[in-house]
Amino acid sequence: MPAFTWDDPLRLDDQLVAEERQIRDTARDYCRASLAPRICQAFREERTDRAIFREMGDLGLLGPTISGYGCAGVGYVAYGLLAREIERVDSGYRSLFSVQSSLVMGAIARFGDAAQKAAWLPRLARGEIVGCFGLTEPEAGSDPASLQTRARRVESGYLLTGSKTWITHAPIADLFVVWAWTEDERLGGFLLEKGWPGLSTRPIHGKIGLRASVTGQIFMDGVVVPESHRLPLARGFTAPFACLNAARYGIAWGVMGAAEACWHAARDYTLQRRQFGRPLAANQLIQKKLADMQTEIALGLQAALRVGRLLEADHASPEMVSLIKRNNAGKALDIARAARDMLGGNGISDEYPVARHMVNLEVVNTYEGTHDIHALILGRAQTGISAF
Ligand code: TGC
Ligand code: FAD
Repeated sequence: MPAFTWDDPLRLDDQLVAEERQIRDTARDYCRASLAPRICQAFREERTDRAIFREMGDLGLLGPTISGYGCAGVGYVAYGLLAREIERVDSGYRSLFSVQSSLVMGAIARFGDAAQKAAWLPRLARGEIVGCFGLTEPEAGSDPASLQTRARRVESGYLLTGSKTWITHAPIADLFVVWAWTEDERLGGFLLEKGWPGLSTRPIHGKIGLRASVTGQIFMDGVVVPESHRLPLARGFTAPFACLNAARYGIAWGVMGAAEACWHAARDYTLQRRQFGRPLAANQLIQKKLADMQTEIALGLQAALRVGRLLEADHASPEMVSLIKRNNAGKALDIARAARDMLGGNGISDEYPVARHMVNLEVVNTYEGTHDIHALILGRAQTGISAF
């Protein structure tokens, strides 16, 4: 009889190549030894530790799918495995990894010229500098086409005016990838540097979730951006969306890591905690919840693996990414809520990770396209009718 491994029920491990397992194990060791001990305090104090960028850079974790420029040049499955290990500790740390790797380095690698790649990618890969990605605005969230930031042509380049909100890393960023309408009514991508006249940021405090990931606003009051800092291949919305496809794909893996952390915590707790003279885990209601968690995680990981292999073969569509981002983030949130309940009063304490994962996953269900926006993308694809 083939063996059944409760924590790898569909034998995901067997479907990975040796290099992928090795990358996963390196990341797991780092996350356990270096990230896990910090997260509780960082979350309490709403603190983003810049040293983490350096540490991830030293391990070659940043921009891992990019070839050259000091990046690892690994496949999309390896990238997903990294996201899963990091988010097993905290979604905020995975945000750090996603924004730096897919949204900032990805934008430059895909849409930048040779000089921009040479200037920025190695430093971003080492974690020496921090990047952010400014698409969302106060009046343009799910509908980024309504953004109001404008890039006006001037002799020395472009004059950028507008504001961005809810931008991960904005208050600590050295490099800002900013999306703005140009005078030909197309969307352009611009690289702004910290300290430029007219460019300022403000942190957004008081977040309930993702507290170890700094978020802020960006203000551009006539910032002069030289031509050398426009991404030449970014013309239209396909550019930011291409970056988002990669980040959303990583989220689909990452949230499964957070869900696994909650599932394992619930299993451990209910095996140890005794009520009515026996372990909680001896009750049918508890075992059903554990079985549901195991099933959804196993299926979510298989779906992420499938899309990862298709991405590697260049056969993945954005709708596939919407399907797994939406499903896995939603299922992870359900799992975190159930785990929180199974830990009873202790589930509320930050000595256990489940409540922190739960509030983080509320955010993950909203950013990079809300749960419902991804439903509308899938609805449009099957009916041919846009409900936006
Ligand atoms: P629509 O007409 O569908 O598309 C406009 C143009 O864009 C192209 N396109 C895509 N290209 C590549 N990948 C995709 N996923 C694409 N989706 C669309 C499309 O082909 C078209 O190209 P062209 O050449 O024909 O002009 O645009 P729409 O205005 O109808 O809107 C579509 C909608 C609602 C799906 C889109 O606006 C959307 O996805 N909204 C959600 C916004 C969002 O995800 N924002 C994320 C901000 S970044 C963030 O949250 C980072 S969190 C960071 C962290 O991890 O901490
Ligand atoms: P809205 O678009 O106002 O949506 C509100 C609600 O209405 C949602 O439930 C939505 O699903 C629903 N809704 C909207 N339109 C429709 C419709 N047509 N039909 C049905 N329902 C609809 N953005 C960046 O650019 N860069 C970042 O780095 C970044 N980081 C973030 C970090 C955090 C912690 C957070 C919270 C957000 C971040 N965002 C970032 C912004 C994020 O992408 C947006 O919050 C998200 O796209 C949703 O936009 P919104 O908040 O304006 O909500």
